Amino acid sequence: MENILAEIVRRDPDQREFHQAVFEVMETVKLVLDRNPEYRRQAVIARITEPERVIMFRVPWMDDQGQVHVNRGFRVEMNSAIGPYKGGLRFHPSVTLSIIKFLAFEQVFKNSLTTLQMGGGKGGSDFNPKGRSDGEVMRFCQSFMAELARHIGPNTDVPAGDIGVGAREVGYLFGMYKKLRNEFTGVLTGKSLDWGGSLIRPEATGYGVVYFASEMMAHAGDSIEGKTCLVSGSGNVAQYTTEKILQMGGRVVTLSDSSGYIYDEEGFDEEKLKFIMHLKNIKRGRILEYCEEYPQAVYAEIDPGLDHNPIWTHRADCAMPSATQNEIIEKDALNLVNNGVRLVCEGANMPSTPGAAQVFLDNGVLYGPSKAANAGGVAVSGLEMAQNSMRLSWPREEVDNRLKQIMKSIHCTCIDAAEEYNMPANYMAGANIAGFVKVVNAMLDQGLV
Ligand code: NDP
Ligand code: 2IT
Repeated sequence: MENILAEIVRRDPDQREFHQAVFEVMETVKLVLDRNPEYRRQAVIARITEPERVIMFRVPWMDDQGQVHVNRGFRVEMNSAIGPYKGGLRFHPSVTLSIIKFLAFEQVFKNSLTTLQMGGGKGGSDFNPKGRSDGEVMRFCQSFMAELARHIGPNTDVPAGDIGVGAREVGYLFGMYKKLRNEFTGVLTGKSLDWGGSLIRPEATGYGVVYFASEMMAHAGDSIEGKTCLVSGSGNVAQYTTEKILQMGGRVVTLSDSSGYIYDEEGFDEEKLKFIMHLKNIKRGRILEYCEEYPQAVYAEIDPGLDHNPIWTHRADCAMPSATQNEIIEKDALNLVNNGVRLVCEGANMPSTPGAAQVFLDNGVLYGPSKAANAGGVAVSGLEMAQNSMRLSWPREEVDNRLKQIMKSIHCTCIDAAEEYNMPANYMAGANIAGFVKVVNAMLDQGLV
């Protein structure tokens, strides 16, 4: 194992996020290899950490002033042992091959946990949609899809949204795919309702996080009701996490964006959340503007030079990080523990550094890792694919019930796998082991391909 990990670092020394994701999984699946010597002979670690295919391409586009820009596009097709590649697209200036590979790697295990037949992939670009007009975003999406279209398909690889990619971008991407292929198929998920989208898909990741958190609480003899929660981010995942916490009788007191965060001691309510959704989704404004409407709330800038993130210094029972990777470092985790946090359930992908995750485990915090806790989004994407194949749409309640069932089942799977390997209530170990075993067995069934 040590040799394989060293080889991964040697081959791609600058892919820090990818190394981080791989090391975390390998730490726990060592035990599985010890029980299954055949896995070593079959070199399953080397196979599962090497993408089946990496696609990188030039994305040229023209801004409203006639200036040409060139961005880089990515699609990492990580593993198709249990189904077509499935995973979102991220448009953000921080996107690199390392980021997309870590996300694709995580997606393999997450999708395996959903109970549905989906392999893992991820893509995106270092394009920054912030401040760009609809026309600029459309031209960028069309150029991106002009290349991506040849690599994807409803039975091959099905992208969706992630940071910077929502309904607007999925619309432009789908339109270009349809024109190029002359085909109306479920090649993307997260579509609008009128042309093949699923009810509950916009809500699914956030709702799923809270369904998972509430399963974890119930397992420990408690509930979300009456609990004070810190939520970070203010995008798709943060918004619907907040909505579901409120519906379950909890209180949310923080939200953030990449510039700063708001703290509203009274907690958000339905009306305030509506304001935030309009601010972020329609006006595409900044979270700071919340304080102009609700002056009792305080805004603080997030200073990148600071050795901790101040959003995690407030007294609370639960934390649902929902912005981005590595937003909780070890010091933040200690702050959370010292301020009474009992549950951390991850909406973002890999928001806790390995040191932070260890602090949670050492201090008996109920820790729901992203690949289990935020799997509701891709799970409902899987349900969208199923509805598209049947050319039917299920009612809201049916999709929501299926989502609840899936989150319950992921919870049980994690608990059972953790117990089987003598790490009771360690959801991180449970998610890694259960996700891994299913994919590896499928790979072995299908031979050396
Ligand atoms: P959105 O683009 O809707 O929102 C992203 C939010 O996170 C914004 O508030 C954004 O602030 C903030 N953010 C982004 N990058 C950074 C950064 N580098 N530092 C601080 N804040 C940042 O994305 P989503 O809500 O869809 O995604 C949030 C997280 O959830 C990501 O980790 C994503 O991978 C994960 N996720 C998403 C799923 C989905 O279905 N959408 C499914 C599963 C996981 P700003 O406006 O300033 O950019
Ligand atoms: O990280 C994720 O699981 C997503 N961004 C959703 C992927 C999807 O295919 O719906």
